[in-house]
Formats: sequence, structure tokens, C-alpha cells
Amino acid sequence: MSASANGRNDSTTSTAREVRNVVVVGPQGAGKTVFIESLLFANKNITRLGSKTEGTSVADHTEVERRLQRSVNLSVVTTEVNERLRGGPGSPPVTLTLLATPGHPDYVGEVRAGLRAGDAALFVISAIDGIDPGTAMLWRECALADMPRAVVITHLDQQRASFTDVVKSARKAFGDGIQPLYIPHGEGTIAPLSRKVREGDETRKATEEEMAGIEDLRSEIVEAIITESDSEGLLDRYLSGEDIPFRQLVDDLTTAVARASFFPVVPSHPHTGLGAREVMELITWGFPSPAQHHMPKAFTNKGAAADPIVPEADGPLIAEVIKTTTDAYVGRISVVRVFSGTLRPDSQVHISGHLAQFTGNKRDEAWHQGHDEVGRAGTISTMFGGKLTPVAKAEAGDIVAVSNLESAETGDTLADPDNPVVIEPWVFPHPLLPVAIRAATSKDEDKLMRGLARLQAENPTTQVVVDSETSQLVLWTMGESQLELLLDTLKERDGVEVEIEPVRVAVQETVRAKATGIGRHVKQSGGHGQYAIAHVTIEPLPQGGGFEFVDEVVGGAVPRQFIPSVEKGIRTQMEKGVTGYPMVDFRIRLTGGKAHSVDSSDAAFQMAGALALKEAATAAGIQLLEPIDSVAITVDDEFVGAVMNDLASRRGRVNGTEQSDEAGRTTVTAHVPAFELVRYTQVLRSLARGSGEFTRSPDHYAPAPVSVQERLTEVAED
Ligand SMILES: Nc1nc2c(ncn2[C@@H]2O[C@H](COP(=O)(O)OP(=O)(O)OP(=O)(O)O)[C@@H](O)[C@H]2O)c(=O)[nH]1
Ligand SMILES: [Mg+2]
Repeated sequence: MSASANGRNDSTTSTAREVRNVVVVGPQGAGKTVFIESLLFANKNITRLGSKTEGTSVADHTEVERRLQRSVNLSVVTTEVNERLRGGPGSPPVTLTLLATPGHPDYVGEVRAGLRAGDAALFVISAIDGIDPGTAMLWRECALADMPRAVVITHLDQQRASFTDVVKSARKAFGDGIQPLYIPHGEGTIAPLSRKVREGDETRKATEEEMAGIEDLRSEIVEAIITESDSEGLLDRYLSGEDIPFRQLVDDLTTAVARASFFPVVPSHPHTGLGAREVMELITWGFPSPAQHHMPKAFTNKGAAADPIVPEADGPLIAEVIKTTTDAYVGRISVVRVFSGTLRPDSQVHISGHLAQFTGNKRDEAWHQGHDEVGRAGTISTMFGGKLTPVAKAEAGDIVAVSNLESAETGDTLADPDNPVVIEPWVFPHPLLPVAIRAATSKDEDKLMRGLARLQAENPTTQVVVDSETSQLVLWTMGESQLELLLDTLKERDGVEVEIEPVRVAVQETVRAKATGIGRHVKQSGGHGQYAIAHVTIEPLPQGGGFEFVDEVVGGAVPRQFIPSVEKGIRTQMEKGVTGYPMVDFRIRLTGGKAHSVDSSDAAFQMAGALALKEAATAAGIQLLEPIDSVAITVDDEFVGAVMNDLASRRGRVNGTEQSDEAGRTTVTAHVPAFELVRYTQVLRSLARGSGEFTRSPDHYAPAPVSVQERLTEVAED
């Protein structure tokens, strides 16, 4: 791609250049990808809207998005804002980076990365779907990131769609800060604040008649804006009837937007271009610059607080990897947001990742291993979807692609090698849907592992674990959609066909009662014989009691030197248990036995020990112990009842419910058997209509009821 295709001009002087990083967020199918096309069309980057089916859309540029026809990645589109849209000749150049995110809840990790990198958001809502719990969930994600937002309403051309209604319900859900900055009017828009009508490229003053119906609305908007004004007494002046100058209102609007307390709403229609110009203008004059972004906290790589980050190009380099992709030719590409300093091609950078240190979660250590190293950044490019344009540098506020950082992972900090710092990463969602996988043909196993390693780097919300207890290769994902994406990628990119099998939970065995058993290993027909007999008593120990071995042999019935052999045999058998699971929480007393002066051996007594354990445990009765997880489920209040009922049906024990920090939401804490949680992500999504979130962590083991024992064993025998 030529440098002019994305309009970026390397000779741009940094001092005069404005930067806008805008993340586009909204539920699935709301129209984010298409709206970005219409912005790029208005900006004259493209001459017609790209199409999903033809795979020509700028943001959905990956092969897999073309195939699956939906967005699954955070996609970055950087361009210079056309002079016409940024305020005419003489106005400072504006570099705009749009961060397109997918709306499906499985990809909330991509949304969080986008929210970290962006300085403001366009929140896209479909007038047909309105504010569903999934939409509210994404709004909450934005609010947690304290993200300034404007709202874009789509699908207004559809039957039943009403701009007024959707604004009303958005206001009800998200507060009075939601105010229409533009309203659909004929073929174009009317702006209550500026009292202007725009149709196509024509802008004119609204007539008194046109304004008559919306003066009340104008008052509301003005009030909402100037409540946030830093200018003393302005609200009083306004309330006493003074007409506040438009210029002042624009300044205050910018402040209110930056504080995330005023959310201007703009109607749109991608095919007629409605709203595109308005949004491009709003971005340039009304959206905050990178300097206004809340800077993340910086630490030394020893964990002490470092100097606060100052978003200036001549400061020390501090940047963060927000996304990792791989290219067949270029290798790993790290999408990087520069917070401070200047990043140059071919420079040495300190790369650090300390996720577990920040989250305090041991599991994160396995997920993103802590590391500190120095590497050389390769080419630095701006991105226009899949097209990369090399640039001479990236300064504080810029979002660029950096090649060659093979060890950099999403969430890592890049810094000056002589001033290494690590910034506190954003909160990664943990994958909660496990499936066991294996290559359909065993010769593909290496390919599968390589493919998975690449996928895990690209999708930090997935995790690949080899379960040592069940020997399964378990792929944890955010949900079925992400799982499908990963399997599709493995097939198409790596040429590996994958088979899925049910996940086994790590069940354990113990015994129900006291019993005795005899292990007889006697083979004396010809040659060197084998002879060992062991008498044992088995008894259950309290939970967590592990394994105890007591030697009660008297009179040398089992010779001294073979007592450790019996114990070793028991320990080996214990790993396999009687029904195939490891045995725990029991005591074995070796009470007696018999040996032969020639035919007894270490090996024979190990066998006898193993056999004795099996016999005694079978006689005592096997009790399966299943893992119980501690879970916390947060849902909108109205779904609490449904969640509790469902937990009861999953043998869950509710420990309590409490009001969440977020209004209208409740957190239910419970202990639930892990076996019942395997598909819980999907279950919760439908139970709470997309409003649910949950966390789980292993807590303890508990005896499984008989009815469940059968089910557990069935899975084990699959
Ligand atoms: N009629 C009409 N169709 C629209 C409008 N906006 C988007 N669409 C269509 O809605 C479908 C979904 O649009 P996308 O832009 O892919 O939606 P998205 O928000 O990017 O969805 P995800 O990437 O899956 O989260 C596409 O077929 C669009 O052409 C609109 O305003 N009116
Ligand atoms: Mg999309």
C-alpha cells in the first residue's frame, strides 16, 4: 500500500499533529464494521463500502473473518483525517486510529485491549435490538475503563426503528448523560445545539419552524453540558435565561465528553453516509487527545512504584503490547500503544511481562509467564486493517505494528533498556469453557502443539493445559464461538484436523469403610519362581489425610527388606486407583504375609502390595471424590432467581448473595461440583440473557453421590 492510501504523511511535524484513538464498541451485528467503512468513505480513504461477503471490508481483513463472516479480532485502522472534515485549510493535521472490536461476548478480551489502547469510544447500538443485557455489559466494560463515549445509532432505516425510542431507552439504562447531538431530519440531520441542518454536503441554519419542536431538547442538552463546565457561575447564568455562546458550549461539551459524563448520540446509516461526517467532526473537535488518557500505573521491574507516565514524545519510552498477530512472512507482529516517549525501528527495547505479579493469581503464571528481556524492534508500521505502512517512528499516543519482538506477549510493556519499567496490565478475562482435544491423526500432534502455541499468543483469553491427572490436552476458551474460531484456524492455517472429547474432571477415589485384603503373587511353575503374600487392612482417613502406611508385621512374616517393596507397590497402584482415578485419604496397615526363602523378591512384594490394595479397597467400597469449585456469579438482579434455581439443579451450594458494586447487579457465591460447570459459560449466557459473569477456582474435594458416580465413571470410560 502506498503511504497515501492511509493518508499518513511521515513528514508531519509531531508538535502540530493531533492524534485521536477511537475504539468502536457495541454488540454483535450492531453495525460497527460497516460504520467504520462509512467513516472511511466519508474520509475518502475508500471509494465504496467494503462488503463482508466479498471480504473487502477494511477492518474485517483476516482470512478467518472472511470465512466466518464476522469480526473476531481487534482491528486497527489508522488514517489522516481529511482536511474538509477536520475544520478546513490551516487546521492541524489529525491522525485518527480506529480500533474495531468484535461484539460477540467470547471476544470481550479484544474489547478490553481496545479500551486500553483507545482514548475514547464510539458505542454502536442498533435501533432494532435496543439495549439488551449484552449491550449493557459492553457499556459497563466502557464505564470500568472510564472511557469517554459517543453513541452511534444504526439500523435506523429498518422498519420499527425509532431514533427517539432508542435514545430514550439508552438514557433509561445509562443515565441522563445520553443526549442526541444530531437528530435524523429528512435525508440528513438537524443539530439542536448549533441549530443547523445538514443534508448531504449542504449545511444551513435551521428554520424557526424546524427548531420549534426541539428547543426543549436543546435546553436539556445545554444543561447536561454546562453542569460539567469549569466556568464559574455558567449554570446560574444559563438558568437565569442567558443565551450561552455556541463556542463556550462546544468547549464545555469537549470537557464533559472527556470526563465520560456526557455521551453525545449520533444517528447513522452506512449506505447513505448519514452520520459519518458528523462523527468524523465530533472525533476531531470533541474527543479527547492521548494526553488526556488516564495513564496506567508504572512499576520498576522489581515491583516498586516508578515515576508516573507522562504522555510526551520526548519522555522515556513506555509502550504496551495490546495485541499479537502472526504473519506468514513477517512472523510475530505486536500491536503497540505508545504511552510515553518515541519508539524507533531497529531500536533495542526492554520487554517485560509480570501478569501474575499484578493479579496475584497463580494460574496467570502458567498463562503468561513472567519475563524480562531485551529485544530489537524491527519495522514500525501504521495499520490500515491488514495493510502495513512503515513509518520512521511512533510517538506517545500512537498505535502501531512492531515486527520482530518474538518474545513479546499481549499485555507486555516495552521500555528503554536502561530504564526498564513494567505497567500494570488491564484485566484479562479468564477462559471458562474447557474442551479436551487431540489431533485426529497422531502424526499431526507436533503440528497441533505448534498451532496451539501460535493461537494462544494471538488470543490471550485462551489457555492450553495438559491435565496431568486426566492426561487430556484441554483447550480453555471463552465460549463456543471462540472455540469454533480456533478449530477453524487450526484446520485452515495449520492443516490439523482436531477431535473433541468430553473433558474429564480430576476425580479421586477413597474408601467408604474399613476392610481387609490379601495380595497373593505366587508363580512357582518352573524356573525362577515368584512368591509374595501380603495381608492388609484399609481404612478411610478424614479429608486431606492423604495416605498413611503402617507396618504392623510381627515375627518376620514379611521380611524387613520387603516391607518398603509392599509400600512401593501400594503407592504405584494408588495412582491408578481401583476404578481408574488416584486414591487418596486412606490408611493401609500391613498386618502380615508370607515369604519364600528363594522365590520372594522386591518385584514380587510390589505386586502383592498392589493386589492387596485392590482387594481391600474393593471390599471396603470405593467412594469417588469430585472436585468442587468456588464460584462467584454476577448478574442483573432480575436473573438472580433463575441462577439460584439452576445452581440447585447442578448440586451447587449457595453461600450467599450480595449487592454488587454495580447498581442493579447481584453476586451469588456458591460451591459447585466442577463436573457441573463444564459448560456453564453457555448456560449462564442464556440464563441471564448475556448479563452474567462468573469466576471459578478449585476449592476442595467432596464425596460424589452415587447417581453422579455412575456419570463420572461413564465419562472416564468414554
Ligand atoms: N439496514 C441496515 N443494515 C445495517 C446497518 N448497519 C449495519 N448493517 C448490516 O448489519 C450487518 C452487521 O453489520 P456489521 O458491521 O458486520 O456488525 P458488527 O457490529 O461489526 O458485528 P460484529 O463484528 O459481529 O460484532 C451487516 O450485514 C451490515 O450490512 C444499518 O444501519 N442499516
Ligand atoms: Mg464487526
